[in-house]
Amino acid sequence: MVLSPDQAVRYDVRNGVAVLTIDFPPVNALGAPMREGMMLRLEQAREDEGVDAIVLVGANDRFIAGADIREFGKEKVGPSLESIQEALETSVKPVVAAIDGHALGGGLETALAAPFRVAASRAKLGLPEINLGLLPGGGGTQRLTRLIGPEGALDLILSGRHIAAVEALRLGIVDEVTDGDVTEAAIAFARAKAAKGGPWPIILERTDKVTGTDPKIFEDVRAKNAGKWKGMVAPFEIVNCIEAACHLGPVEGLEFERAAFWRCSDAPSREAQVHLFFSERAAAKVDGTKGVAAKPIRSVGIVGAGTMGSGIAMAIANSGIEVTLLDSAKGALDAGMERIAKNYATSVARGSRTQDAADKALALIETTPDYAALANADLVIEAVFEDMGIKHEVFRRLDAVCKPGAVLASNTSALDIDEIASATGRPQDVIGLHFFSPANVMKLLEVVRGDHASPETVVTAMAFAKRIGKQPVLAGNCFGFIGNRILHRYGEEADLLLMEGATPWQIDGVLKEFGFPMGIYLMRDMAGLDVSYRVRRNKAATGALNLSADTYNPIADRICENGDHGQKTGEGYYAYVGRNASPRPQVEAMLAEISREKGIERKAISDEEVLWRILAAIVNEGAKIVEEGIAQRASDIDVAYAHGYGFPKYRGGPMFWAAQQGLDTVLTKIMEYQARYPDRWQPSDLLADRAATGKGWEG
Ligand code: 3H9
Repeated sequence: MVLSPDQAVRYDVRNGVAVLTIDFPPVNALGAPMREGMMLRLEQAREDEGVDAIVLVGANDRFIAGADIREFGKEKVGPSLESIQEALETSVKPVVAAIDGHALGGGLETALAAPFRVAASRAKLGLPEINLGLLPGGGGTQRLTRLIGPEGALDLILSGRHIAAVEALRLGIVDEVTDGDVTEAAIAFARAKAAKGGPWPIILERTDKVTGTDPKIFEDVRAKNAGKWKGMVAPFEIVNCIEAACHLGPVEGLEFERAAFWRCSDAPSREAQVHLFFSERAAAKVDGTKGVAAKPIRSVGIVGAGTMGSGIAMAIANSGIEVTLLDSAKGALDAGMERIAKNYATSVARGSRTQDAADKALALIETTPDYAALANADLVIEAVFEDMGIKHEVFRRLDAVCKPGAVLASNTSALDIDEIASATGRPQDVIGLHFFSPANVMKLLEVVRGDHASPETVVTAMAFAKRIGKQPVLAGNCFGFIGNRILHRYGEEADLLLMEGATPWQIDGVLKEFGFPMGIYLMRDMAGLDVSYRVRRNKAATGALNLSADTYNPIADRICENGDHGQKTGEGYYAYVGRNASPRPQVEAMLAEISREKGIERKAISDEEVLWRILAAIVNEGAKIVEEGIAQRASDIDVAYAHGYGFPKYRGGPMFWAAQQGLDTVLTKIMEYQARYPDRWQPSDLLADRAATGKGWEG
């Protein structure tokens, strides 16, 4: 629906105060009609003789979610945010921003141009532009720094975090917080200010929080984060802008910020991160389920109090949902609760959680050894050992005690969800919820849909994931689902590169240079080599893996058979002193021996080939996953890899990366590899089709 400016911002007068209500669904973003409406209504309020003050509020309990991201990269029409801010800043009548819901990005920047701000206690405020590869370009770096000082501004803008109204009050970002109706509170506030008379405060004119700032704080922040920010543009520009706010005048400061904003906007990372923003929202949607309602989830049972089960319990309790943690071994239950309490104590000590919030979350977790205690749970998540026999036993018991319609979920990362569901008489209620470790931290949640899961079960699982702050991605039932299936494939390719002449540290270095937080071999060492060793032995026993195939690299097996299990035993692919890893010459010697045994002449492999073969393996497998209907869309692969597998967010995900290279270029590379390794490389039909149309993944 296209809204006219006077619909996008409504006008009414209450008790001598003009109330400007922004109503621009879905989130009151600063789109062109809304900006026009604001200008129109500010002018109307200025001219209205019956009005002494102005309140700016958002309809449906939402303030403003920021600039309209859909307008990025398009030609701007209508008035600028700057002209609205100027009208707010120079208004003869006092203006109060009444903040409920979210005041984010350009939304908070609008409020900062008003002389006063009143917030509902449940409101959230923030400048999250960094997550889109941008900086707050509506004066945010200049006004926030002048309002709360450079340290506070660095923290808020670089983290992009959404802060609660009480924290905003403590920092001085808002003037008042109310538990009641925010519009009424803002009207009363505005009337009191109008009665007292101006002049009204202008943040840009303040210098008290920036005078005498030590330049070292900026140097320190740049030095501390240089590694983490490698390849990114926005974080460095943000630090420069905040520094500029400390020594430039308001006009020069705003100009400095504007130029920096455009540099970020023109960088490829902006397009990549905006792609990820919309892909995240798309990933939460299930095709073909329009009108299917999610069941309410008020209480959750968890079976298994190990590391995974206790992490899941925390993730859920943190969202205010009751949890019953079950383990039949009393020792495991006690250890699980101890782990949970210790984790909360660490977050309180680190300052990332208040004692009160930790106490409230802990109080929501009950323990039990008895399945009968799960009788009323709306959802039960099994997190026991990855063994089909044990899973069957758990699901049989759940089937016997759980109420009809309860969702029964398995946290399996590899097992067949249909086979798990077959242990119950209600496969329509069974689903996979694949959390990533540590479950209370990692954002990705793979929702695995078996053949029999009802649309209601799927929709409920997706809504539940969002409710507990996770990023859901829907996957079909296959070995490794989306994430681990791709990981397995690119691991194979990396192992092949090792036999041809590369080293683990070369491959890890290339991946790190590309932007992954760590390479695959460091990751394997961290996870422990013994678990995957056992999995491979089991697969070999069933014939699913041929240990003597030409392309099979036994390096991991040999390291493990030496008694080296990775970081936990001090040696794996690397040698460890604490967490510091260094290359092991023994591993290089083992690789030389393996290459000899396989009749492969080792040679130097360029970093470029290493990168291309690994990324092409990811993309080709990703395309097969979409082609088979395991993922709903190519962008879901991007979301899964950015949130669960360390793919650099500023590159938008592997499928986006491939589209940027040109799908035909990626296909040509894959065909080149196919000619060399026909049994390893078969180009995906979908990739071949999309490369031919030249229209990207969506065809
Ligand atoms: C900025 O402000 C730059 C300035 O500094 C410079 C100015 C010069 N625009 O997330 P949801 C859509 S940069 C357009 O599922 P929730 C979203 O795509 C901006 N559309 O809801 C979805 O559409 P659909 C800084 C937007 O309740 C629908 O709204 N601001 C925007 O879970 C619902 O979204 C941000 O980065 C937007 N700004 O969460 C805030 N935002 O239904 C970005 C959302 O078709 N937004 N949509 O899929 C958010 O963080 C969340 O959306 C919010 C609501 C917390 C507000």
